[in-house]
Amino acid sequence: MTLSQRLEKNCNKLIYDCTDEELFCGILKTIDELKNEIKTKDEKKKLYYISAEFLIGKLMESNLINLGVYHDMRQILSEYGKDLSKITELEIEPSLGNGGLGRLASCFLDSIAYTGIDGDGVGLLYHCGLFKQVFKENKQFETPNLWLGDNTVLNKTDISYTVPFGDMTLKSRLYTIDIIGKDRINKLNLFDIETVDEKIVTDDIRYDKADIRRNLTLFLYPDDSDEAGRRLRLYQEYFMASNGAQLIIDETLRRGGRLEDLADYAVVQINDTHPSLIIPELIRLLCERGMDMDTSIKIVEKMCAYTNHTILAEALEKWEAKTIQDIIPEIYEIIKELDARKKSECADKSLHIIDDNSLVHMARMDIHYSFSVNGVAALHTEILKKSELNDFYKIYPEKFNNKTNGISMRRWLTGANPRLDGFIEELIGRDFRNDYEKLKSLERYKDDNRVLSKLLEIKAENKADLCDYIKEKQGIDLDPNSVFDVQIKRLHEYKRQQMNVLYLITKYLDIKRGILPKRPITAIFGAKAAPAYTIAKDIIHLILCIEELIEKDKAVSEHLRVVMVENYNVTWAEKIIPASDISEQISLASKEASGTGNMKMMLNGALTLGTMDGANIEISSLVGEDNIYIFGKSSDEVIECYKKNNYKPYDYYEKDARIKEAVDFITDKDILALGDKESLTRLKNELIKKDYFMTFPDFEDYYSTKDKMLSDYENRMGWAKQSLVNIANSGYFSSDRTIREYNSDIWRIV
Ligand code: 26Q
Repeated sequence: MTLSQRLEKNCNKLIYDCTDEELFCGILKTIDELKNEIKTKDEKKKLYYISAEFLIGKLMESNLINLGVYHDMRQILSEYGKDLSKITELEIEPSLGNGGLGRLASCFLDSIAYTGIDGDGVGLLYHCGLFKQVFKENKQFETPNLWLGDNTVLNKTDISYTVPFGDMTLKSRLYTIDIIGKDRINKLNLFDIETVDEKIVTDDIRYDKADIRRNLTLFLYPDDSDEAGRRLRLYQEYFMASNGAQLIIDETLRRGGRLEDLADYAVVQINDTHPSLIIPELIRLLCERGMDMDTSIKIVEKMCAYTNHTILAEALEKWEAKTIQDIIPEIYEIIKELDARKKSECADKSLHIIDDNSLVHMARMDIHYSFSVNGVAALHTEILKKSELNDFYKIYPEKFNNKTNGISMRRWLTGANPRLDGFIEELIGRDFRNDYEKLKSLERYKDDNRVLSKLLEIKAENKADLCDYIKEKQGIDLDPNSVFDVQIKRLHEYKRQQMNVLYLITKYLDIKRGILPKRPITAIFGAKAAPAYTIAKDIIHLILCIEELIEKDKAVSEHLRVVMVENYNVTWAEKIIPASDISEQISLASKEASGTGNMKMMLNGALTLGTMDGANIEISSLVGEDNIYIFGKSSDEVIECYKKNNYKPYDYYEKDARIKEAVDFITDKDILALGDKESLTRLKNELIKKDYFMTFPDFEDYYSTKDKMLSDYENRMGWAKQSLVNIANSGYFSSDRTIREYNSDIWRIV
């Protein structure tokens, strides 16, 4: 049966007569059928990628791509005047993640399945996931995102485990989502409890944080600014770890493995420290089944590998010993034992799992009891080895390794940017999809004006599409001929959205003075701030106030627009990234572990404006310094500056007229007329008095480098050439490459 006949049969109607909703159901059924034709082979050893987040995005399009029928499906539908993108748009985006770490986990699941590795994800089924962001009075508000509805991708299983807490036991229920590869189907295993009750949540996301039976799997990262929130988070983490561990043991036994050989059957990749309790939990379960403590520890050490995603000390997870003892007493005893063993071996206190203040350091437990510790970009791993985790590196040098992050090229090129994907195929054939390093051969078109013009044309079409989408979603009219300057990522001071805003204020003031940019600029932001992160919310407030100020000022808005998209998520990213000209990657050097948005925008032909941080460094060495715009202090300088502890933002504020003018404008009467005095004043004071992430010292360089970029943009062919070099060198960042490296160095699954 041809694909077209199959679709028609599954729609029960002529394609021509179907509504988009009917086609959506027909395509789902078709995917199911094609999926069932794939015979998945179990290997002896299996990978479990355990993570608190899986920011999977809509799945229909990537399922079609991985099944190899995406292009045909688009073609068939277009013959009947139907648009596949309009149909896939109908899917509701799952809300199971927050940012880079969760999106990385999802790109990894895609590549694990696609490259044919037997490996599943393990996580939690959050009913509301991350909050939905709503803007009112230029501020962020959080509302529950009840994304589950009558969900089309979740399968309920009859698998259920008992999870023992100190004060109660909870029964879980396993749901799965199929992760479709080329010739195998893996699973994303998501655990839930049946007593969870969405009705206890108010519209502004308040609920009884102590009512664990009813709230356990409601939210990702419940607000932990109070004790009840922190306790709930620990309940969640253990629930995830225990279910994961029970699943691993169960599946191993089902495959005919013996517990003594567990490490030959399962490898666990621990995605940051949120799932770390799987280490003591596996040990507990092995002991419960009659194994002695020494042997269980040896087995678990051989099974677990830990990925670190952050260097920010404040983001490293620590738990009060008494909280652990109270909520999961059996696990506490095991952690104490694990700690005692290391204390007897190492005098150095920085290596102790439980410190003198009775805080349990999760990363330290991971490093001691895993066989592999990896960072996520070259610089990040070096910093871990040289400074943050140097004490560990000295005793376990063999455990440390780097795995530079990657992105799913299928989602971020084929799915998000079919125009560019198709054009690349025209130029170099389709083989690059088996090995994205082959994109390199595009470089031979560096001086081919026809190719360069076509790249500009594709970008222009993507920008026009984004303008339509923003108009439809937010009612804003944008100029597709302006430069699209994009910063999309979680809101965090170290990522320095505030520095971008200071630049925009400077531009605004210049325009007011009659100094006009050669071409209009559209600054696009997408970011959610953690609900309890006050300064991050203040920064959003400032961005939205400036957006409104400019929107109301016709004389300025012809030259400069600021748009912050509401509820930034994967779906937004898929629209914005193909339309981006400038990719803002401006974190304070040494603070961004890797970044992955930088890779996505590079792949889509944007040029990076960035610091020497995270994977920007690898981008820079791949494309060469002529094809990237680097500014700011180096990580060594920054680390030195923190050591000396002598940075005084006030000095910059006083001495640099441009900085002073921009910072003062935060509380200018025109802004105060649109915003909240308390919030804006707090932000201004934070910058002048603290500026912990050192925006001022990098500001002048940022300003001039960005201006240089804008002037280079006017040389359209020159820009297109730089863009081509970026696309051609982005193949290294395919997550297929990253996964192959994880497999050959860490997992070793055939
Ligand atoms: C910390 C303490 C207590 C509870 C939660 C947390 C917490 C929650 C989420 C800590 C960190 C996160 C998320 C981290 C994250 O997304 N990191 C990003 O990971 C990407 C993938 O490796 C990198 O590209 C980014 O550089 C990194 O910021």
